[in-house]
Parts: sequence; C-alpha cells; structure tokens
Amino acid sequence: MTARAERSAVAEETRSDFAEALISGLSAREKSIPCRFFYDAAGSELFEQITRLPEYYPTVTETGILRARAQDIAALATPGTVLVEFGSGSSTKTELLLTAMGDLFAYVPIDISGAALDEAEARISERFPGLTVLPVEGDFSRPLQLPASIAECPRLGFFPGSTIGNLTQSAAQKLLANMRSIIGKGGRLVIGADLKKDVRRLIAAYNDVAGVTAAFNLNLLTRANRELGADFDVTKFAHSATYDVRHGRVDMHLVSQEEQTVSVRGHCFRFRKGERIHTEHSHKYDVEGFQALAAGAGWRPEAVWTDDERLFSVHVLVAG
Ligand code: SAH
Ligand code: AVI
Repeated sequence: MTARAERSAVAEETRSDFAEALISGLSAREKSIPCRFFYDAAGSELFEQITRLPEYYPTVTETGILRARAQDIAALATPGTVLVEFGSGSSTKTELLLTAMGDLFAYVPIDISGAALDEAEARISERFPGLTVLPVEGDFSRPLQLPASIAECPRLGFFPGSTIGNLTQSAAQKLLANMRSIIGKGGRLVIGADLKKDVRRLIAAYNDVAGVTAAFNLNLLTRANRELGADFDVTKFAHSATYDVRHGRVDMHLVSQEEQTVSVRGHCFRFRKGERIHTEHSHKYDVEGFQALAAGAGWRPEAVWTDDERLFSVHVLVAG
C-alpha cells in the first residue's frame, strides 16, 4: 500500500471509530464522547494554544523538569536505541531530549492525530538531519504495528504531558502493561504525571479566561458535524470543568443550554436543558499513587523528579 493509500485508510478507520463511539456514547444514560476524538487538525492546534495559556501550568512545568534532567534521560538511551514516544503531538518536549542524546537508531512518534505527526516529523527532521524519524499514526490503546526496522533495537519509552491521566485507572494500567511489552524487559519509560493540588488552580487550568479550553472542548461537536454530518448547534452547548475529589480528577463536560434534538447518521438524540456530555477525565496523582499504578502493570520505579512547587512529576520506570 502506498503511504497516501495507507493514510486515507487510517482516516477512514478513525471516522468509523468516531461514528461508532459517538452513537454509542450519546445512546447511554450518561452521555459521553471519548477524549481521543479531540485531536483532529483543529483540536491539535487548539491544544498547542492551551499549552501557552498562563493558567495551564502542566506544559511549562514539565518542560522545566525535562530541561533540568535532559542529561539524566539522555544517559538512558545508549547508542542504537529507539526513542518511542506515545501521544507525541508537536514533539516539542522531545527536542530537549534529542538535543542531549547521542546517536539513536530512530525516533518513533506515535499519535492519533495525523496533522500533528506531519508537522512534528517535518520540524524534527529539519532540526535533527541525521535522525531517522518513523511516525506511527494510530490509537495507542489498541494493538499497534511498529516499523519492522526497529524489531531488534533496544527501546526507551517517552510519554509526557500527563496524557496517562486522561485514561481511567483501569485503562491506564492496561496501557502501561502494553507499553511494557513494547519497550521490553529491562527497558525504561519516562512518563509525566500531573500532581494533586489546590482545586482552584486545577479549575483555572481547565477553564481559562480566554476560552481556549472551551473551544477545544466544543471542537468535538464541530468535528462531528464536519466528519459525520451531525447537526449539533455548537452555540447551544457550553464548556464545563469540575473537580471530582473522590476520583482525584478534573472532568470536562459539554452542557446543553436548552432542550434540543441532535441527529447523527440517522440516529436522534434528545437533550434536556442542563444535560451533560462527558468529554474528558484528567486524573491527578500523588507520587506514591502513580508508582502503585505503574507497579500493577509491571513497572518498577527508578527515579522521580518534581518541580519546586510540586505541581508535576516525571517518573523513570523500569520494565520488570
Ligand atoms: N505529548 C505532547 C502532547 C500531549 S496532548 C505534550 O506533552 O505536550 C495528547 C496527545 O496525545 C495529542 O497529540 C493526541 O493526539 C494524542 N492522543 C490522545 N489520545 C490518543 C490515543 N488514544 N492514541 C494515540 N494518541 C493519542
Ligand atoms: C493531553 N492532556 C493531558 C490534557 C490534560 O490536561 O488533561 C488535555 C487537556 N484538556 C484540557 N486542557 C488540556
């Protein structure tokens, strides 16, 4: 299959996955849409804008930790290693590591967003001309076909951004177990996890004054209209972000502003005024809680670094 044909097959698969998930999510008593559908081209761009918001502390904080620890992380990648990144997005943080690292066999960014992967591949290839970049477009929570050329190489995993927090604890553990088999026994994973903190700080980060997170959330409906021919009136839904103390997570919803009916591919969905669609969990961990989660998936903690304010943690885990 040519690269172009492969690309359009992936796009078609994503579209039917979206249709199926949307119809089943809106048919449930408590409506929901899985957060992996945030990341079409517009969603990936909105996420980049979020990372630059004054309220959104995770990106700047994790970047500071990675910058301070770049040499320690680089030492984990002996010559000939493959750097495998999960949910790589713009690969901006990766640049810090690549600058510090010696000769890698290849860099393998994995992301569901083809648009983000294309941009990142072009920029990384330009900035690191000797580096082989092998992008993989797909859903990291499903079986993934990694390039055959890296089959025999040692691997270092990188999963920044606290994207692990967007999964429920059981899904997170399953993903960590899959990553363990991808990285291989004795291999390492460098993974970012957002820490529990003052609730006001959390809510501000997910409900910014400029309304960028609201636009990111509402883009799900715009995407459904464009890709699936749904007829959401985006002006009749509002963004909401709340903190669930029991589960230690921020929850995002889209709230119907009035009673309304929406159709998606011949299916009709009624909304009461105030009825919510759940769109994202963002779990916050403490260091011990995260290490226990990782241990349940066969990872042994080797190091953990935090910033001075203890807002964010970066863990080095070893596959047992
Ligand atoms: N790693 C970057 C981006 C984080 S945003 C950073 O730290 O800033 C989350 C990224 O994960 C997005 O690029 C999104 O497209 C990707 N992503 C989300 N769910 C995914 C899934 N199920 N499979 C693959 N990639 C996913
Ligand atoms: C990618 N992920 C870790 C982000 C988060 O903070 O949960 C996504 C996001 N949602 C709203 N703002 C940012």
